[in-house]
Amino acid sequence: MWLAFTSPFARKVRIAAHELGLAGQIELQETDPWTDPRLRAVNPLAKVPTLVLEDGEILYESSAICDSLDERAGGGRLIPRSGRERRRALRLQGLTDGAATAAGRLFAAERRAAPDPMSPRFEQAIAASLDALETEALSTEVFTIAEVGVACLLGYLDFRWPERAFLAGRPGLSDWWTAVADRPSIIETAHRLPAVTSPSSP
Ligand SMILES: N[C@@H](CCC(=O)N[C@@H](CS)C(=O)NCC(=O)O)C(=O)O
Repeated sequence: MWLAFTSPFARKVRIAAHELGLAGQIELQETDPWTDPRLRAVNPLAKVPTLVLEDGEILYESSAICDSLDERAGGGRLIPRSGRERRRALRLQGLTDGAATAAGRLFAAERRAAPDPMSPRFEQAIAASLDALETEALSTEVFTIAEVGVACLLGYLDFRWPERAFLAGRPGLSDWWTAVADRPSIIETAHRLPAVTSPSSP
C-alpha cells in the first residue's frame, strides 16, 4: 500500500487492518503524494492511501479500502451489516473523514506565509465535529469504522498540534482516547514525519 506516515487516511487503513488481523498482509510503500509521479500512475488523484492488490487491482479512498479489508476478514466487523449500527458506523466515518480533511487543510494553511480565509471554517468544522463526537457512545472494546475514524482524527490532531488541548472540556472523548491509547493498533500505527517534508503535505 502506498502511504505517507503523516496521513490520517493512511493511518485509518492501517488501524483497520490491525483490528482485523490483516496488518501483516499489507506491504507498506512510503511516498510523498505531492511529488511522486509513480502514485499518479496508479491513482489519478495521486492520493494516499492507495492499495495495490495481489492481482494488480488498484483500490483508493480509505473508505473503499477499509470496506474491502472488512470483506476479506469475513464481513460485518468494521462495518456492521445492517440497521442502525451500520448507519452509525458509516455516519461517523463520514464525520471523522471530513474533520480530518479540515485538519489537514488547516495544517497546510498555517504553514503558508499568507493567512488563508478558509482557516476559520476549518477550525469550526474540527471543533463542531469534536462536540458532536462528545455525545456519541464510543466503544473501548469493539472497533468499528466509527471508532477507527475517531482514533485517526484525535491522533492526527495530537500529531500536528501537540500544544493544543483539543479535548479540554470534552471529558467523554478524552476518557475514550486515554482508554484506547495502549491498543496495539493505535501504538503500532503512530504518525511519524518523513525524512523530507514537502511544503504541501497534510
Ligand atoms: N478521501 C481520501 C483522502 C485521501 C487524502 O486526502 N490523502 C492526502 C494525504 S492525508 C493526500 O494524498 N493528498 C495529496 C493530494 O491531495 O494531492 C481518502 O479517504 O483516502
